[in-house]
Amino acid sequence: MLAVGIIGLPNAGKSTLFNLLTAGAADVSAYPFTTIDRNVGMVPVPDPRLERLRELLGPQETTPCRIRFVDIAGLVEGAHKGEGLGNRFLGEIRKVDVLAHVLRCFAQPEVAHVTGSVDPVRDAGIVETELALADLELVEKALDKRRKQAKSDPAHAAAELERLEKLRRCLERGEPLRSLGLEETIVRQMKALGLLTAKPQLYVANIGEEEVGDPDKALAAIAGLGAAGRPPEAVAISAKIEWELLQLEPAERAEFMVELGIQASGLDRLVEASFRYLGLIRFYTVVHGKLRAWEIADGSSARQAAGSVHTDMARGFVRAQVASAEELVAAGSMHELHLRGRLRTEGRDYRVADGDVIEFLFT
Ligand SMILES: Nc1nc2c(ncn2[C@@H]2O[C@H](COP(=O)(O)OP(=O)(O)O)[C@@H](O)[C@H]2O)c(=O)[nH]1
Ligand SMILES: [Mg+2]
Repeated sequence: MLAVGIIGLPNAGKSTLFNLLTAGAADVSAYPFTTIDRNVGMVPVPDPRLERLRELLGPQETTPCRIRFVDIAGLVEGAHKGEGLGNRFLGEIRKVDVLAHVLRCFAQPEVAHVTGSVDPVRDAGIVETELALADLELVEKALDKRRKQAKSDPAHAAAELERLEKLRRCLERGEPLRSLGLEETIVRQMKALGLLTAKPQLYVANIGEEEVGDPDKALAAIAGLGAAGRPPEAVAISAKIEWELLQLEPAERAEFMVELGIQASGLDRLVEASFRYLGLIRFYTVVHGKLRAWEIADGSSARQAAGSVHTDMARGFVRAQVASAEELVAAGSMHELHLRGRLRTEGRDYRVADGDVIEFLFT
């Protein structure tokens, strides 16, 4: 299950967003959902394709993918030194897969601004500097330890020392470690150390009431936060407005959304952006009358997909019967797909496509 950590300066709107994401799901979803505590919520991934399959197949049970949101409070300047809730804050971030970094883009002077004025690019810099300083400290500690070990085992330590130096140079240039790309040994090292700036991050521009219908303006204002001349991964959401919309009846809500020019809910857009950014796709299984959605890395093989359902299924993998959700909906049933010869037989190396419905055969 994907875990998303919501970070940002105080009063950026993290808790408002968190409430929107979690309560929104409780409200609009047919599935049981849990708020684990005040700051952690598990939400079914919005999935229109799954809904269509559910209507069509009428399964006894339907299980969507889930996503975990964590409202990580307590970042202040000096957090890397343990100030404020510093250490707890950093510990929470280490556990998530992706950071949703909330930037205050709304003015509203009645809400105190920790840095005095609306300047999302500066605010982003403050948060990212704290994360980078925390990483630098970790990398330096690891370097010290390695150097000591190098005295007794120099040959073995050299390569790792070089990798750690590479991480340190990146941080000292003021660049997040995610900018180093995906060289495998480095990624493994960064994961092992729990480095924060190595985590994928997307921005949530929390826009004010006036800009709701024109999110592009806020996104243009933070375009400079991207790397290599490209805009950053970002979505613009008016957390407060959407929260207020949630208090309305669904029909009325839909009407207001159209009126305000909000095309999809914040939850839909944030989940969609996270899946796209992380390269995740979804496939579906129907087993013993139970319909279930699964998330998997794009590029995964049929055998890997089977393994994400059950390790035994990967071990004893024989073949997969595959159709797209669209084909299944068009045919009306798995049986009809069989009859029409539209159920493809695929081997272990078949590359799973987003939206595949898969029957695994295994021994
Ligand atoms: N006007 C306006 N106020 C907002 C918006 N988002 C959050 N707020 C308000 O800003 C204050 C701080 O929000 P909160 O979510 O608690 O911020 P956090 O400290 O980052 O968790 C609250 O009073 C919110 O109602 C917004 O988009 N517009
Ligand atoms: Mg809060």
